[in-house]
Amino acid sequence: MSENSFKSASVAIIGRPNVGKSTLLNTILHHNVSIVSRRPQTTRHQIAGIYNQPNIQIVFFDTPGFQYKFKSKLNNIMNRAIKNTVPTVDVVLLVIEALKWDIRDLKELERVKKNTNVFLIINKIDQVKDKTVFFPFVENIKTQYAFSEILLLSGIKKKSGEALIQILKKYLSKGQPQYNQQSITDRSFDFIAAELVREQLFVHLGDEIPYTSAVLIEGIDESPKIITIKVMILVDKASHKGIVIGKKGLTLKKIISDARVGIQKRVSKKVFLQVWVKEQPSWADSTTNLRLMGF
Ligand SMILES: Nc1nc2c(ncn2[C@@H]2O[C@H](COP(=O)(O)OP(=O)(O)OP(=O)(O)O)[C@@H](O)[C@H]2O)c(=O)[nH]1
Ligand SMILES: [Mg+2]
Repeated sequence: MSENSFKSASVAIIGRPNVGKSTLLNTILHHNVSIVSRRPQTTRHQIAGIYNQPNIQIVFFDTPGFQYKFKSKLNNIMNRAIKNTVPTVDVVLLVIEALKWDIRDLKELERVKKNTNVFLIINKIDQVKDKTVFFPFVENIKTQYAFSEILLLSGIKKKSGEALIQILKKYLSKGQPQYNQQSITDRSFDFIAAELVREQLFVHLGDEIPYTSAVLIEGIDESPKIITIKVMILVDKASHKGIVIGKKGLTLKKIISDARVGIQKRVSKKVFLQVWVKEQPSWADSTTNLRLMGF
């Protein structure tokens, strides 16, 4: 393959919380690089997911959903991630849920550079039985913004991911790979391990705790056959510590064992998690903690 034939693009995936941005990225890559939950505001970091083919590299940036409600340092950093990414990419995918167009989303496109292509992804179309309703819906949106493409998708379906890649291929330009062509993400093993633990907080805990807690990797010890990961779960109230641990430690046990399954898929050695839960009020406003978490 001559170097000249290599093509690439960078693509930001943006949209309100819970519209399915991370799911779409995972479907495209056939790997879970970004955690998903049924609740809004799951993604906290910008995460690059890298699609590689012999002469193609498309770098997708999954972003936290736009949110205006909470004002901690963490939330400001999350909003900044979207604002900083949008002006630097070749293509922006604005994801919305089927039939939930909100003209306020166009505000997020104000920072798009002139030559950036913006696709509107109307996602979760599997949830709408009568597909004829999409025709007037799309016609109305067309009058409001000059999207390069308007696509109807279901991000949980493999064929939607493949269709999106086929269309994106029309928007690639000549260029060199930005990342190693064997990588599927820019994030380290530590980061992914912490995220997989955090994903289980969404699964096993009630409404508030996943939003007011965080996960830090304190260290990783490797022996020839075992990887021991030391994990700290930070909560911001003493009462939350007891809830995370649960009666007879059962909730924490489930969190650990389910997170371990996800982490185990990424390594060939046996994974062992040592987990502590610590109360640390206002960790979301501590610059030191946020740095340790990769912000
Ligand atoms: N029915 C259906 N559900 C979907 C689809 N895509 C995503 N979901 C579900 O929607 C929920 C949210 O998905 P995420 O991928 O975490 O959404 P997100 O936009 O990344 O959310 P934030 O990170 O919170 O901004 C999860 O329960 C997904 O399983 C889809 O195409 N169809
Ligand atoms: Mg997400």
